[in-house]
Amino acid sequence: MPRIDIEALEDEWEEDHHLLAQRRRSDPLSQAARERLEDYAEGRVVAVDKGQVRVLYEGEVLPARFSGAMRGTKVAVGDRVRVRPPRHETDEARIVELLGRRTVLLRTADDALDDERVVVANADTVAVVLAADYLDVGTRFLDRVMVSASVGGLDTAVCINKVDLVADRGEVEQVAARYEAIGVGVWVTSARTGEGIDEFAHPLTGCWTAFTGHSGVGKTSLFNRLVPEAGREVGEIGRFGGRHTTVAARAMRIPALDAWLVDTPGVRSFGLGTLRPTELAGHFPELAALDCELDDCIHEGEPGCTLEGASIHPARLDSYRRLLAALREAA
Ligand SMILES: Nc1nc2c(ncn2[C@@H]2O[C@H](COP(=O)(O)OP(=O)(O)OP(=O)(O)O)[C@@H](O)[C@H]2O)c(=O)[nH]1
Ligand SMILES: [Mg+2]
Ligand SMILES: [Zn+2]
Repeated sequence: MPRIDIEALEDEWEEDHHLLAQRRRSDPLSQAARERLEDYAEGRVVAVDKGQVRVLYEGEVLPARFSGAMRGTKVAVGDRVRVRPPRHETDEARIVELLGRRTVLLRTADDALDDERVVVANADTVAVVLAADYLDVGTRFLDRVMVSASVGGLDTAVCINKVDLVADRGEVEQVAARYEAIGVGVWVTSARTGEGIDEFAHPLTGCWTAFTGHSGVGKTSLFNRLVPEAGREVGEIGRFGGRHTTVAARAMRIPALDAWLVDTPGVRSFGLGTLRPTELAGHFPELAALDCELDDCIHEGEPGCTLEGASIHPARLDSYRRLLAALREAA
């Protein structure tokens, strides 16, 4: 049997692909190059941890590296990629192309910086987890994520967790009503007692859902309730320095629900550095629905502004104004 020189083949392939990548910047790919790439099947990125990528490829999760021409590319959990499978036992799968994103959830470290990072790609929904005993900071965070989700084409769902910790549920109910009034689904859960978990599984069915929220609100605990076999590390106060327990995003399938869940590390802030101040109102559904005279009204007393007579929740309006000020300061 003739010996196939894998290395030589690889080099040839890398060169080829390098040319291809160069062409991509200028003119469309040649037919032959395109066909060559399209020979490779699609995979889905399911974990990214300090440059270590794992892809779901034909039902298997494989570690993968970038092909030479793709070096320096950043992928996120949920990304669709073309994969060249391993060619021999010690070979690793290679990512040869990053495919277009249908949706993207972006955040920046703070509003002034445009060091945007992709939290998740191609997810249908972002589930924002709030702790029932910290609803004030939680809802301000939620209002930010809702803007980013709207920009990136995702739906938002809200999960108010740790409800076992509050004796009086009045505030939980008020917050739920505030968001339901603007078309956002709210679920109330306790990952500790199991309350509300079955109900919360419904909106996840058939979708890719990414969890986000401050550190310690219980994202991973919920994840473990929903995907018991995941056995993800849950934070105990004081362990691991006490703060962020989950260090990398990871997608897991729930076969029973035909769903994918993405657990992500807790974040302190959800910056909107890539947004222009004038675009903000369009991503607050209740403001976008106003019928002001100016199409790009930012609702600061312009002639013909209808904000006065509208019933916008004061906390939402306050969030809008804070965000507007932050984006202006950064611009
Ligand atoms: N009382 C109560 N405690 C909870 C609940 N959910 C989670 N916890 C506890 O809260 C702490 C943090 O939970 P995690 O699931 O690690 O929180 P996380 O959001 O994944 O945190 P990061 O990974 O740091 O972002 C742990 O001690 C959990 O046991 C809940 O519903 N009720
Ligand atoms: Mg976690
Ligand atoms: Zn207006």
